[in-house]
Amino acid sequence: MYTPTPEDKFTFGLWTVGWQARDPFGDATRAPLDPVESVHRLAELGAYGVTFHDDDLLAVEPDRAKAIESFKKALAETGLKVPMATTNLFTHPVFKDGGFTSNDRDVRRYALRKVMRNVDLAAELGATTYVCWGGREGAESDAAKDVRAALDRYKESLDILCQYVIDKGYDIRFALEPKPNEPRGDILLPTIGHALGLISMLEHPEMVGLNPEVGHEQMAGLNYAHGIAQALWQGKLFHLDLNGQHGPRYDQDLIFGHGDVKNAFFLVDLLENGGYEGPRHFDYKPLRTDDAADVWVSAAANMRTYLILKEKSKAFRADPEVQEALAASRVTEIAVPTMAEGETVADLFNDDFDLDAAAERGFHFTHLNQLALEHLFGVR
Ligand code: GLT
Ligand code: MN
Ligand code: MN
Ligand code: MN
Repeated sequence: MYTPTPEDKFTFGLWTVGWQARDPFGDATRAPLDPVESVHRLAELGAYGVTFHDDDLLAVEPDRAKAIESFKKALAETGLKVPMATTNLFTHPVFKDGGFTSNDRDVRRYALRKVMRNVDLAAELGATTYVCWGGREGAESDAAKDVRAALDRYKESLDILCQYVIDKGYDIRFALEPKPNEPRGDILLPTIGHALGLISMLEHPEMVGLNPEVGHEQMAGLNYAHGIAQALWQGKLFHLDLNGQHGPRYDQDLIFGHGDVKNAFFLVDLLENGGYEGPRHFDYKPLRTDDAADVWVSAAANMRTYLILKEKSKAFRADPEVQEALAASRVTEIAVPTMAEGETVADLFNDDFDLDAAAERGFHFTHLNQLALEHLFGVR
């Protein structure tokens, strides 16, 4: 029980376990990690796959061809898949004002070339999702960025990349990852809603969806499970980044469930029952205080926590008292259309409606919420 297998579809970014724990105030506390070792370790722990930035592959081997060759060999030896890949458009100083939306046109053209080069590798490795996290697309001063023109350039870049994928015949869709701030003071596409809005303006909106991250929505003070529900509803949940966060503060990238555990519970409940079939992808950072061996304890903790919450969700749904409470709270009634088929507006006026009685009826949500918590606490 709670032992992950590839069927669970757990995936990890190479940059997660490989994070050397450099932060704005301190140097690295861990040595660079060979992606080959990460692939083997994650496979031993029961993961399904790995994801990567172009630059992650070069952690210990600067020669790109050689690095790709040993990465491919490790994948073949372990059977790990690469469902997603992405580009690093944030570390190099050239991206200090962004990639797709840098005020510097030469930089924007270089950014596009950098993405295309890695899209080729992503396609070769069988990835079907290509993430774009625009961490540097933003500003610290409102005078510094013409936001409307920057959105024109964001759209232009995504249109060019979609056309590139079409022309090459790749089976790849793009997934935008929103974040409100950090490393920029204000980042463009700060939330799920903003990103959905931009997608509707693209040449190929069907090729672009979302990769929402738990912590990023919570940094904006938002309910991640609600955001994921809307992304699912709009057919835009192409991929997701699971981790933990304690409210609006710096991006913590904690282990999944080690932040807002209640929202994590309702998220797993939604993913398991809401028709999401994609990878359960972890984008977390092993604590800076953890040593090289602890890194693998933290990787395992993400998967185990997910499986525990999945079990809790099952028990919650199967509990007869919960089913009664759901009915008493009329949770299922929201699925009934407000007007029946064939009804006209005139029918609305024929309701035998007792205003006072309806106003008096309670919804009993407290009891339902307490039952959920008691399942989570493990006392039911
Ligand atoms: C970076 C960021 C993550 C993104 C990664 C994809 S890179 O680590 O903090 O949230 O998902 O580019
Ligand atoms: Mn086209
Ligand atoms: Mn992320
Ligand atoms: Mn994050």
